[in-house]
Amino acid sequence: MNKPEVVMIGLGYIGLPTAALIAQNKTHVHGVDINPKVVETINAGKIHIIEPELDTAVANAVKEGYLKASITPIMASTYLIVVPTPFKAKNEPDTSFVEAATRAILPLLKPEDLYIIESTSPVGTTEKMMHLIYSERPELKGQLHIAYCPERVLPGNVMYELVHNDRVIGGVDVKATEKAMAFYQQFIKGSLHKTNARTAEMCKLVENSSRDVQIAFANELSLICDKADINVWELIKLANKHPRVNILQPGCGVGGHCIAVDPYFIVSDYPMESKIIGTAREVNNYKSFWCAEKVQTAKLEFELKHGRKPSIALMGLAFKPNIDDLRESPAKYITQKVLQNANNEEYFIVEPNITEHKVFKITNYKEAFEKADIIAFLVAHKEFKNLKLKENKVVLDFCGILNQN
Ligand code: SAJ
Repeated sequence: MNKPEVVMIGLGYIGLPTAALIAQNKTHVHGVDINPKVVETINAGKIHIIEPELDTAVANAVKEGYLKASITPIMASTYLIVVPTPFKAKNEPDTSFVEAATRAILPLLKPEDLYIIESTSPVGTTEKMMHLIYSERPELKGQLHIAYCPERVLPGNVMYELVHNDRVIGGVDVKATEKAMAFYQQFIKGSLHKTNARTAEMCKLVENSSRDVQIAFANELSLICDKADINVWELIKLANKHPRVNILQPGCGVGGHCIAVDPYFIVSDYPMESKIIGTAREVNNYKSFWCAEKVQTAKLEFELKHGRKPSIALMGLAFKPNIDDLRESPAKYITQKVLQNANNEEYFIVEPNITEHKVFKITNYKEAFEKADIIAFLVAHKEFKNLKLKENKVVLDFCGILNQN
């Protein structure tokens, strides 16, 4: 392989599309992932995740020789850290993957190299990694360009948003910011906004917290409307006719590896100040619990009315519509909770975007819909929109699929 200009550490939902995009720009990318299966799949020109247009981008990049994957990094001039930052018990952020990735490239670093973290990180992480690098490689002090640039892409629309979204870029000093700006300018059409590393880190956390708070408002409305016997979907549509109101949609909770996680990075560091952010997390988590309780109640009511156990279809496992990603999924949580209370009822677990699951037996959505007495719509997948409802079914619509235009 030609000498890589970029080493990308982490070939997941963000790292792989970014690697493919950079490679499309005829820049040699050496992608690194700890999972040998992922490495093998990518080197065969294939992908291990579902994301529109990613398959052709990776296939072309590998075929043309601009993208190669490996389990170990090699020397380059730019290093991108795009690894997960989950949270530990007590909702504290876990930056151990960022640290491990940094340690993996430590011996390879040389003067003038660009080191960028894209992983969502608690404020101060970039400076912390800088201190780590310079304490292990003191001869490089002040000679590297260290910056933070959060990704902002929406799963399902990654290939478009990677190119067209604006980016916020913050270096640990002005020169690092400029170097990182020049790097992203090569393949991003959106505007690039300069700041410092701490502000860029906080900006990412605030974007997702803001959305979480707004969704919590919609979810809270759904609980109020359920008691008040008001159709929340109609209510929101009407309220949004006001020129300065824009309420989001309630659902069965907030999932994914970003919005359901990132607000905790603020709450854990600033617990006294982040009241609304913390409460929004509680409201959105409670909404999932509430949905599971609703299914339980529907089961008991059915049995009382019909004198037999119902069969139940749980429609959707993914964390949002039309993707195969089950991480932090409220639908999965509800399914687990409902199954914990199972008492000889028949269950159909549905997820049109996956064929098998190690815990759940997956049933075809049409078959489940035909056979079940109680249908609980957990995720508004496109497949479900054309199902013709029948009067003899009990329908629990947690994601507004029946109210979409
Ligand atoms: N959801 C609702 N109601 C809504 C909108 C979303 O209940 O009106 C739920 C979804 O069903 C899902 C969760 O919220 O469970 C999150 O979905 P999402 O589509 O809002 O966001 P993500 O997690 O797929 O992507 C977010 C995006 N952030 C923002 O919109 C501020 C994306 O731009 C980020 O790049 C991504 O997080 C990330 O990686 O941080």
